[in-house]
Amino acid sequence: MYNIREWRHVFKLDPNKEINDEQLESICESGTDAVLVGGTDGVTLENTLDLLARIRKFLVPCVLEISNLESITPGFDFFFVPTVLNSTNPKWMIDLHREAVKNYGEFINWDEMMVEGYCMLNPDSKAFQATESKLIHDEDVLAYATIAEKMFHLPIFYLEYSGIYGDPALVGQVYQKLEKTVLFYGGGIENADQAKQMAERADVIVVGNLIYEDTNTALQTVAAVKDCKKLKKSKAFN
Ligand code: 1GP
Repeated sequence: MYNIREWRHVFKLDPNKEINDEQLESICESGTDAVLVGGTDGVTLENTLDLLARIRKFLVPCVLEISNLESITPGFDFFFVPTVLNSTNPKWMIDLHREAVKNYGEFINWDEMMVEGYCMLNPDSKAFQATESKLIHDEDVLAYATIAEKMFHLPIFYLEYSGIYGDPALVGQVYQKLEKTVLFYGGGIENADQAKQMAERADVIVVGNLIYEDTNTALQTVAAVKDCKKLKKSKAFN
């Protein structure tokens, strides 16, 4: 079993996007801690299984981040289940989860499943719009982080800026709030410096789009993160 507390860097691959074998090999063999498979639209059982089979040629841990009920399949090392904390529609917080447990509950290995408390922070992103999320203030983000950890005991809190680079100061504040819950940061990382800046403030950084836009630069984010230390946590923030 892998320990996500030791992870620092993951690549997120979208089953609905093209990636050639050479690119995929370089991503899987990059030294990243895991490959997450997930996307917002066009994710089907077929393209998920296709990508899974291609990733499985390599040893890298492979996680299905569940996008919809149709594309759930066994064969991954882990299953990450998003719950969108700032959605206005309970569908994205709890209703899809109820349907999944009703339909597939007996097949779920709970040791392989982790819930991610998502905060959607880029209103222009497909993910924000598809999940009917609402705009929130920084204080709300900090409150959601505390709710995720202290009330719901979620293993993962995910700051999702998908498509834009986030606010390092806010990410740092959230990081200071959390004691046990692992902080994932994702959004707009376009180079090694940005990867390092967020990796100083989050436990795990997620690199997505850059894989498809500039694979070589995406690969450089792995080394940038491995060499970087997280900022010290101060009790004063809690
Ligand atoms: C998307 O958080 C990830 O779910 C990564 O974001 O695609 O902007 O890198 P980018």
